[in-house]
Amino acid sequence: MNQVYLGLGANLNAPQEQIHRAITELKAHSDIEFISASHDYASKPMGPQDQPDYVNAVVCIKTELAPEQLLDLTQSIELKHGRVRKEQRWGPRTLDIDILLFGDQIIDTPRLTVPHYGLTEREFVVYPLFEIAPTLVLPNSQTLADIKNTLPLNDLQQLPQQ
Ligand code: PH2
Ligand code: MG
Ligand code: MG
Repeated sequence: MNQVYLGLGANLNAPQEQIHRAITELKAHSDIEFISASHDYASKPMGPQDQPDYVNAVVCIKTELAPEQLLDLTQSIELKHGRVRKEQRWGPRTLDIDILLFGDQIIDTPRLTVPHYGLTEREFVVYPLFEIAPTLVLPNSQTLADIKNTLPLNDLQQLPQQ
């Protein structure tokens, strides 16, 4: 069984509902043992600024799925949420599910880079991840606490539990 952290993000079509539906769908899946979820966080868009603010969250799951099988699953959930693969990098989306960490594996295939390349630089990933895994150590031995302590909040706001 591998312990996996997923980053969820949405900024279209009732983003908080998108995140909660995605969590419900993950919980319902027979190959996933759901461990925990962070609060939702409101965050300013990284990338193009002419798009709505995001809602972000991080969840912890356990699974026997191989990394690319889990990617198939997360992409099928994104598609169910009306995700359209558009040209614009970092553009708006109904639902984004990123595999942040997969056990302590380092993965570099055409489809998948783990740890997620943006993990340590994005406040909307680091702070929710720290909420549910404050003692986490990355595969390169960096502690999440060290990363969080040098990363500005950048207007990130924890939303009330829904
Ligand atoms: N995701 C993006 C682009 N910009 N900004 C925030 N705050 N949160 C996101 O999840 C996000 C983003 C594309 O995946
Ligand atoms: Mg993303
Ligand atoms: Mg993504």
